[in-house]
Amino acid sequence: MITVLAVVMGFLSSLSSLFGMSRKDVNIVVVGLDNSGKTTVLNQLKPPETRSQQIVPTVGHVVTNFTTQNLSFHAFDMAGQMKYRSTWESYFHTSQGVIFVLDSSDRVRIELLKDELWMVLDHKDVHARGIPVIILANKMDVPGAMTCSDITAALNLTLHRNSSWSIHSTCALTGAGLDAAMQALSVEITRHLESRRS
Ligand SMILES: Nc1nc2c(ncn2[C@@H]2O[C@H](COP(=O)(O)OP(=O)(O)O)[C@@H](O)[C@H]2O)c(=O)[nH]1
Ligand SMILES: [Mg+2]
Repeated sequence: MITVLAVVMGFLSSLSSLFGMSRKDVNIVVVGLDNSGKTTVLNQLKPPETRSQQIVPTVGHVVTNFTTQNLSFHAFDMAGQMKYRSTWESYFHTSQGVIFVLDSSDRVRIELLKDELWMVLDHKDVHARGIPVIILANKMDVPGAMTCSDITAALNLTLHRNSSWSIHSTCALTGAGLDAAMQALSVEITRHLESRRS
């Protein structure tokens, strides 16, 4: 019985590979200022049984794996404190996408946020390669948090028409908005990979 099951599973797996249905492996890098919610976002994306109960500040980077319908992600969760920010860029050239997490309730650091986000959008290994940048306007549950359009205006994002970015409101504590954002990331990464193949 077990042998029959193994043969059937093997056959289905070969069929899915044959028709391109197996998940493709991709690397993404998750950046943003410290305390924006990067590690909490990634924790929400993991299968429930593997989630951590306690989130501790990230030192260096931590790799988290999760899947969407067609992609298998290896996400590099980068530390956001100033002394670590210069290390972000060394991960761009091996990544197929970037998630930039920001704290929508943090109006005090908006100028610093603008500098860091533009550094990412303008970076040659992001901009010239055309890899997608998904901006998560996180902590949308905090009263008075800025909306996506407030943030787009405050950061002058519309001036960046050429690069492939989109912004999505999220609450990493409940997972609200994350599915839609990850779907958008999957679509953009798949489109980018296909455009390079053709
Ligand atoms: N209210 C609220 N708090 C959040 C949200 N996401 C993360 N946090 C909290 O923000 C703090 C920093 O989160 P963490 O994931 O460590 O941020 P990181 O430094 O960017 O990795 C923690 O206390 C989280 O519980 C959110 O969507 N809403
Ligand atoms: Mg962290």
